[in-house]
Amino acid sequence: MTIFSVQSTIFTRASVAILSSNGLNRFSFASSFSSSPLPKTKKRRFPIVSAVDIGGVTVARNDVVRDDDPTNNVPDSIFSKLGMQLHRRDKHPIGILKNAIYDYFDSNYAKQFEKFEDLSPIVTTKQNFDDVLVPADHVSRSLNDTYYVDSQTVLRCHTSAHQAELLREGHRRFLVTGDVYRRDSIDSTHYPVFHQMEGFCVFSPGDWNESGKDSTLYAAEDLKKCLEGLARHLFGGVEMRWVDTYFPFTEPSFELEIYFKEDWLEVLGCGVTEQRILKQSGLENNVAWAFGLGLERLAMVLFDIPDIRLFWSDDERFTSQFKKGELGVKFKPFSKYPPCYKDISFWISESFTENNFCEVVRGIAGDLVEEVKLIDSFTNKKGMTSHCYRIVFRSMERSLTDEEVNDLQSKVRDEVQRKLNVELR
Ligand code: FA5
Ligand code: MG
Repeated sequence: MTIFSVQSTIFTRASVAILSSNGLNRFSFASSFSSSPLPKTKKRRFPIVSAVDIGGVTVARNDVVRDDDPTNNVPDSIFSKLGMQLHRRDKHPIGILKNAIYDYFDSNYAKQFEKFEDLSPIVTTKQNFDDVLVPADHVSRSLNDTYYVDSQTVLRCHTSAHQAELLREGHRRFLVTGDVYRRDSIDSTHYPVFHQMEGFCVFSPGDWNESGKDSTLYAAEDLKKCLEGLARHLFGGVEMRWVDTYFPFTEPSFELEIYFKEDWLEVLGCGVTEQRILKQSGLENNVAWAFGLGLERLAMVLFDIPDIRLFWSDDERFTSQFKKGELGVKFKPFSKYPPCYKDISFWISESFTENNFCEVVRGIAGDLVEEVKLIDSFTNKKGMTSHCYRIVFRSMERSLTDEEVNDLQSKVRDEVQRKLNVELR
C-alpha cells in the first residue's frame, strides 16, 4: 500500500489539472541514452530503436521522441513499445483473452460487433480528449499523465479516443482493441503501456420502446447484462461488484471490480454515452452504451499472472506456458527471485510529481523495478517537504547482484537530482 492513495485510473480522478506546458515536468530521456557509449560489459537497457512498424506503417523515432519540443515527453522506453501489439499475438495471454472476448460477442450478438485492432495509437488531442468531452482542465490532459508527441498529438491514453471517428464513419456496434499509454505509478498492476478493449453499442427507439423503459435505463441494464455475461464467459464463477463512478463521456457511469488476491481489482469502466457525443455524429434519437476493459487486469485474474511486467517478457518460461485458444491455463511462476529494497529521500520542489519520479526510475531500471512507494513524508518548520520512497528492484528472470542494484540506485540518485529539481538528503 502506498501512503498516498494512488488512484488506479485517470478518468475517475476528480482533481483538476495542475500542470501546464511550462516544460518543468518534461524529460528528455533521449540525451541520457545517446550520450557517450556505455562500456562493453554493460548492456543498454533500452537500445535506441530508430523506427517502429505500426500495423505496416513505419514511424521514425525522430517523429515521436523529440528533444526540440518542450511539449514532447515520450521516452525511448515507450517509443520501443509502439507497434508491439501484444493483442494481435494468438499465443500471448492478451491475444488469447481478446479472442475469447470476440467469441463471446460473436456468439451472443450474431457477429454484429465490428472489430478494429489496428488503429494507430498516435492520435490527436481532439480524438483523445475533445471528442469524448474531456474538460479543458481535466487532469488526464496534463503532461504529468499523458505522453505528448507535440502539443496537438498524443499517444492515446484510452481506446475511447476512437469512438467519435468510428461513429462518424457510420459504425454502430464495434469493439476497438489497442495499446494505450499513461504516465502512472509503479506496482504490480500498473504499467505505462497496457491494452484496452472498447465496446460501443448504439440503440434505436424501437429497441427500448417495447421494453417500456426509459432509454437510459434500458441501455444501462443492457450494458450490465452484457458485461456480467462476459465475466461469466471468461471466469465461470468469480466474485464481482459494480461501483458507481464518473467519466466525462458517460452518465451514469460504472466500474466493475473483481476479487483477486484478497483485494478488489478494477477491471473496466463503462456507462451510457453522453448524448452530445451521439449528436456530434448525427445520432439525435439514439442511446448508446460504451465500455473500456483493461486487458492486462483481466488476464492477470484469468491466467493467475502475478505481475503486469510479465506480459512483456520474452522469457520462454513465460511464453511457452500459453497456447492459442486456451483460456483455463494457470501460470506457474518459474521462480521468485529475491527483491532488493532501496530507499531514497529528498526535499521536493513545487513541480515535483510522483509520476515524474516513477518515470525516471523506469527509465533507468526498466522492468527491473517492481514497485515504487512513498514510505515517509513530512514538512519541516521552513515549509520544505521531504519524501522518502522505497524502490523495490526484482527481476522476473534472474537474481540481481548487489553491484548491479547499487549501480541502478546510484543512477537513480543522479538523475532524480538532475531532472526533477529536488535536493537529495
Ligand atoms: C478509461 O480509460 C475509460 N476510457 C473507460 C470507459 C470507456 C468508460 C467507455 C466509459 C465508457 P479508466 O481510466 O478507468 O477508464 O481505465 C479503464 C481500465 O483500464 C481500468 O479499469 C483498468 O482495468 C485499466 N487500467 C487503467 N490504468 C492502467 C494501468 N496503468 N495499467 C494497467 N491497466 C490499467
Ligand atoms: Mg477507472
